[in-house]
Amino acid sequence: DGIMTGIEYDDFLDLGYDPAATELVCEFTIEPADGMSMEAAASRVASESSNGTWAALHVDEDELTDLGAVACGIDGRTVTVAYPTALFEDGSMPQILSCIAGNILGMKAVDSIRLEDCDWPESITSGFPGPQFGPSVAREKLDAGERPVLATVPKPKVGLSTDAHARIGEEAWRGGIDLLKDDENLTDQAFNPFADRLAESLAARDRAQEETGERKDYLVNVTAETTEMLERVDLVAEHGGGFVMVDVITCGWAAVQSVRERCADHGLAIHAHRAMHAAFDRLDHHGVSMRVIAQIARLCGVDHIHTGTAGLGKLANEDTPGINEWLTSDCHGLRPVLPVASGGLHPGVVDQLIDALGTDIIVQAGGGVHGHPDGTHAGAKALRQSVEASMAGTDLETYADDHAELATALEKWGAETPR
Ligand code: RUB
Ligand code: MG
Repeated sequence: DGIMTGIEYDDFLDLGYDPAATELVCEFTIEPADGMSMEAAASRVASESSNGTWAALHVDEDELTDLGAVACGIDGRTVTVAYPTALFEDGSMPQILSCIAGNILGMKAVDSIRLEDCDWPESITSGFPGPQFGPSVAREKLDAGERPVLATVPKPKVGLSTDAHARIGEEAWRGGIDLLKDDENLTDQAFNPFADRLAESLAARDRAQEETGERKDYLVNVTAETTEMLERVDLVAEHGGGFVMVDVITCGWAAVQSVRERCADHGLAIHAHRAMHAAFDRLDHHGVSMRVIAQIARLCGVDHIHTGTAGLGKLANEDTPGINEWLTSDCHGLRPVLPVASGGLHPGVVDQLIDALGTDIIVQAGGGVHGHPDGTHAGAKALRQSVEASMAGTDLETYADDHAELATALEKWGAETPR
């Protein structure tokens, strides 16, 4: 009724087709437009994301290379599409996404469509570097051993002076935190300029390392326009930092690829924050899943990425355990990524978090450290104590009997999940 597909719907549909190992296989959830069959919609998805369009074309067979994708599976609302590798430019994440997450997300042939999962062939992953370090940062750059790495972000997230920011960082490091992290809204504003913050925070880090005898480091937010960002990466290396933080979605994957290359020159690890992900992944029937965003980040070569808190924090999450499992599973020899749990965490939920996600994670808490009734230093100690208790298999309440900072945190927050 008023819907014109142009193409013969089965031009890009072959439900008996078995994808070759070299093909990129994508899984979509689709709601076809009114009056359109699942088969027709699936075929339009394969067509529009490869070499077709809404109209039937008249192309000389001799001039046409065979690059059509194939909708090869339909199971309820789930559609599987296989893409020949030759469709893609080697090593270009923007180009890949322009195909598999491009026009199809807005085309009228579907009411909604969500890219759920990708099965990446070696012919594509080989064009990408993957992480330099991944989970090994816990032992190569820090002294976390087998426990989760602990991070904190000073709050208020913006507005603190450079001095105050560095002082809070030092208190947190001295209390047992491994990594100080900038919040995503803090880059290079007048109240806390990047270069000053970098120098002062790393000086504070050095003092904290000296005092505690543990290696500490700073996830300084270099996010900016790409050329500026690369200069900031160089500056971090000059000042002896070991990590940079990049907000990977707001700055874009092409910029992340450039940062990865520059970080390799300096041996810097990349901490990926994911602000704006919920614009794509929050609705379960439309967009791009966090699982796929995490896959893209691994190919592009970040070392850590935020994947949520398995429902224990303040933000809505999809399947954190499943995403983390993918990030650490085999992917044609790419190094694994260390997942970050963050957003509304506090000492009272750390045992549940470790139960849900294991110990190969970064536990990141802002309010759950600096909101401690006795301040940042006590908050950091409480977080570290809750990790020690969980690692020892001791119940948090019992451990709190002779750990005052943890006791105060539990009194304040209990084991509740915040909003
Ligand atoms: C956490 C925070 C971060 C979250 C984002 O602060 O500011 O931006 O990491 O969430 P707090 P996610 O610990 O005070 O909640 O990790 O889900 O991307
Ligand atoms: Mg934040």
